[in-house]
Amino acid sequence: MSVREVNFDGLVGPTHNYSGLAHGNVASMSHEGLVANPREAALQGLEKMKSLMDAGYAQGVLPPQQRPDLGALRDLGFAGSDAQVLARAADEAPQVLRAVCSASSMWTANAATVTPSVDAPDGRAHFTPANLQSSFHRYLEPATTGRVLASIFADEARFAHHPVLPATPAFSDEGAANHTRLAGDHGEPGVHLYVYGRQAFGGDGIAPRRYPARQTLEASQAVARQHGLSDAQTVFAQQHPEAIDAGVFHNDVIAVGNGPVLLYHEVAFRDEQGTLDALRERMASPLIPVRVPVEAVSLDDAVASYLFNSQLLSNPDGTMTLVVPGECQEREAVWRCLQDHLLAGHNPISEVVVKDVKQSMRNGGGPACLRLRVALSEAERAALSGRVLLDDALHGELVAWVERHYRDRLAPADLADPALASETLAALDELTGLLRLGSVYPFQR
Ligand code: SUG
Repeated sequence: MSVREVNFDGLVGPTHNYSGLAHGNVASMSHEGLVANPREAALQGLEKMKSLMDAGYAQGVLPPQQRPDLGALRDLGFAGSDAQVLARAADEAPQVLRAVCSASSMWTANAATVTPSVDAPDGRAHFTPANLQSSFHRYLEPATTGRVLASIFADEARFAHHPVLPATPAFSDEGAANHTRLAGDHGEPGVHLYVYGRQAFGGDGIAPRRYPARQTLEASQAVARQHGLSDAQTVFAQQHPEAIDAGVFHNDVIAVGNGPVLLYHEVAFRDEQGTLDALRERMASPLIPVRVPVEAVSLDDAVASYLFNSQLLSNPDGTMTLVVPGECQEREAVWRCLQDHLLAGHNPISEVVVKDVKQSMRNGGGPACLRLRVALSEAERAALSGRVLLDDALHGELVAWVERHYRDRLAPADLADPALASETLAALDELTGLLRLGSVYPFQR
């Protein structure tokens, strides 16, 4: 088993807060204004990483981004010293200030789309940072994301980096959250399922009415093309518009795949049967669909519990472990479905592990949002730059770093505090040293 999936979790940044920035994301909209605890958020994330590492899964870490993004404020015409820029933004455009302070880069499932080397014609692993153009606060991420990925996956003989797609609605791209690779085993050639919410050019116009569709077919096709994937390796499926209108803003809120298993809700895809057939036609190993019907879990329960935003992980004995957020325990129907339908069913899922990532969940980010999956061979893992694969020493240093630098209370009104900006820069400067990443942040350049 030389190819292993490495989960690169996003470290929660020091400005984690609840600003209600994400339209169509029910948790973000309903928790606006709450006082956040950035320290607890980062420690919850680190605890998840550590426990999966302890259980034998390969675990990586990606750094948070520089926030507040003072460069973005200056681009928008706020001038003067850093403190003046912040004060003016707070006074004249509080919503803009909130956006440039978001710690949303923690959800690394939206950082990029990744194709492992085994599937690419040139034998390299391919990366495209997502443009995240659907919202201003996330549109700020791709530039730094690209630098971080290029600094970690630096070996050009093994890793290829593509430009971010044009940041315009027709190519709206949210990365791996709408992409699932299915294969008998991580090391076998895979089939790539791209799920989109709407078609920009042509199509029959069927799309959600209440909330935005964040991924277009054209964006998914462009990523597949960049990575050199053929028709025989790809399936493009439209997400069910009803699901998006119920708050399923990414496919990973309603489906999760791993190896040959596709765990999904009945209302995940507009054409459920067509999607399964297309996958089966292309896969070398038999697809194992695990379908959750509406009668077992309603769309509202799926969105509130984030049952499908779980990590489905392969074990050496062929079984799989499902890492679910604590909220699944709080919904009776969901907990029952886990026990009676998933664990007791004919499928490889043999264990459910519950993780508390409540700070992130209140902004609509569950266990699966917090990680970017990269299947890597042993040689590719050895070729990584930086110190980003978690071990006990790195975990301990990161916990101490969080405890040294993070506040335990942050309300939207605190975002204008110039001390928060300087605390954050000091923390990030230290972090790049700790992770040996070089100068990835604007303030270091
Ligand atoms: O893009 N929330 C993120 C959550 C992303 C979850 N990721 C995946 N499903 N893969 C979003 O909606 C809220 C930030 C705020 O409201 O302050 C936010 O951006």
